[in-house]
Amino acid sequence: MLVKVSVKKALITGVTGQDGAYLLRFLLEKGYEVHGIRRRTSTLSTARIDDVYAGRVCPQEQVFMHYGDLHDGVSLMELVERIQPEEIYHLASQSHVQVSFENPLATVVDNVSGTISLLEAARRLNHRCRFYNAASSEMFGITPPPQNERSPFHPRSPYACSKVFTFNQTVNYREAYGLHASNGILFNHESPLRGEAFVTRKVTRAVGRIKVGLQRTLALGNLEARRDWGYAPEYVEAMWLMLQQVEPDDYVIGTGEMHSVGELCEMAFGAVGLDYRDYVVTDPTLVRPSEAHALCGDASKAAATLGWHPRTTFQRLVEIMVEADLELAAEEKKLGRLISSY
Ligand code: G4F
Repeated sequence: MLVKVSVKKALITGVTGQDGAYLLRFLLEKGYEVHGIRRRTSTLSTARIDDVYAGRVCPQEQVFMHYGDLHDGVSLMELVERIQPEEIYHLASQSHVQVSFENPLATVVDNVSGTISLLEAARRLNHRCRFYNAASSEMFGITPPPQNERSPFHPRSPYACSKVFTFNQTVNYREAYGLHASNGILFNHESPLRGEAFVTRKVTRAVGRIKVGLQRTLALGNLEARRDWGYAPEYVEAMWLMLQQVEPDDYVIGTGEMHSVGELCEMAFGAVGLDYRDYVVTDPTLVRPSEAHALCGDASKAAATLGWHPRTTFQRLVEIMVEADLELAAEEKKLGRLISSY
């Protein structure tokens, strides 16, 4: 007699982004049936998950993709109702801080309305669904480091303001309705899958291209800003751990180590034997109107409760990214054209 084993179902918004791609693989390895929501765009946006999607990583009946948009609450709610996931990981957002100064309304509307729609949808599943909200270290803004769950928020961008709203809304659904809803306050987390507009990847892409002779200089904004940069695959594990706890809660996830953008450049260029001062120029148009100057996560609560610890050092992270982007640059040189990555 065939016994049908019931598998857990998870829904990921933002599945085509860096974190979505790592979380998708992580959950598939754990045996989940995974549903991903992606936005319809005229150019393909699935490069990070094409191997999964094409059935190379897992059986095709274990992964399902749906079209959805953060401002289309009706379809988001309809999707959740249809899929009936046990876990929702809400990762999608307009996540670029500088862009949020240029498009403040779109950033806030998308980030806020998507979160409310999904919380509402989760609530209607009557406690059968747990909810993860991707909050952000940007919420701390100019609160001095190290920052932990008790540090006050002082957001410094439309993006950060929108994340403070989603954080509070998630707490409110927990308190008002008893929803198992948790906030992950993740500090910067990077990898070769990071989008090229974020500073780590912008630097490592430039290092690769400069090394093989495809680029001459790199324009950056504020070199003094300091961040706590960790390795993204480890951070998606923390998201999952939060939803496995008996009680929902909010957790800071970071390495506890802080480096400046200048130090990042020094290390990345140094990894291929170059001095960044020969290549990096500063461009005032890349400096933000207001900045979170120094962010460094104290993740001791996550260590004590979730058993989560960062494993990859900043130096190793930079090496991983430089190695990957050197390979990509060598490929570009061979092809005689630039490859648009993510
Ligand atoms: O790489 P960034 O753009 O990341 P940022 O602003 O810290 O935010 C990222 O991490 C947050 C925490 O996880 C997320 F919530 C958010 O969605 C995003 O993923 O910039 C890092 C620092 C900033 O201080 C910025 O001013 O690098 C500085 N910077 C200097 N020159 C630059 C540049 N940033 C970018 N993107 N591009 C530059 O040319």
